[in-house]
Amino acid sequence: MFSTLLIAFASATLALAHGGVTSYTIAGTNYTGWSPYNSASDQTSIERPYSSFNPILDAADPTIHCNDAGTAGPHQLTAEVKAGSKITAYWSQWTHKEGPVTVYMASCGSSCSSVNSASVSWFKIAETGLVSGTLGNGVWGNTGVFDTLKYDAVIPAALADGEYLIRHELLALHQANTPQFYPECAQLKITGGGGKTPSGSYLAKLPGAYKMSDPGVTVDIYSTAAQTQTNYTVPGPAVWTGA
Ligand SMILES: *[C@@H]1O[C@H](CO)[C@@H](O)[C@H](O)[C@H]1NC(C)=O
Ligand SMILES: *[C@@H]1O[C@H](CO)[C@@H](O)[C@H](O)[C@H]1NC(C)=O
Ligand SMILES: [Cu+2]
Repeated sequence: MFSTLLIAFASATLALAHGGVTSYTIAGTNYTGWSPYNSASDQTSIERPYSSFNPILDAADPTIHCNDAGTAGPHQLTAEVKAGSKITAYWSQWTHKEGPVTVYMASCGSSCSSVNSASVSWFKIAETGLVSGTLGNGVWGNTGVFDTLKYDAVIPAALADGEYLIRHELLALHQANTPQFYPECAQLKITGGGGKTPSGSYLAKLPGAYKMSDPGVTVDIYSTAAQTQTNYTVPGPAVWTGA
């Protein structure tokens, strides 16, 4: 009994730190997100299921695409939205100020629900890395999420119609040389788009888009050099705007 309580307390404490996307607003409509600590079978959401608020610690982790095995939920929804719409992701909690925010999309073809997120090709639609200051003492994309618990992006107006996964990732750099990845995905059906798709140099697999040896992935923000260094390279391919 005592040890059961202790375990319950320990996992509640873990859940209190870290974070994950818990809802969205797209073109003014609110969408409930996935709740990793509630029963999966009862949930109806545009967000793909994910397992916990805990970080993924390896860029090559097989779950780094959508923070789980990659399949749709039992009652998976897809949000139908116009290309060019603003999408705001919300986090119910977030505890780290250092590191970049990135948003990726991936085409599923005609339907996402049968598609495993390990199999698709991702392109980046938004990123916020080091906004100002130094690696050691700067304002980051994650600082904004820490302060506001949200991140705004725009679905490229040029994008071709079809079903897509959208993936928000917070990369936390507060532990020296130990990156923490926090990715979550949702399903979108894009309409009213501009018919364009990103070319090969913008596309990457996950895992694969970045490696532990990338300069923006394994970083010691407490090193002497980091206290004066003002450049930071956000991992992954260049942002595709459709322009
Ligand atoms: C949508 O969610 C936002 C953020 O939680 C909230 O401020 C807003 O009132 C909600 N809008 C509606 C129509 O529920
Ligand atoms: C900053 O620039 C230096 C020199 O070009 C490079 O070696 C280093 O990897 C960069 N750091 C980051 C975090 O991008
Ligand atoms: Cu954390």
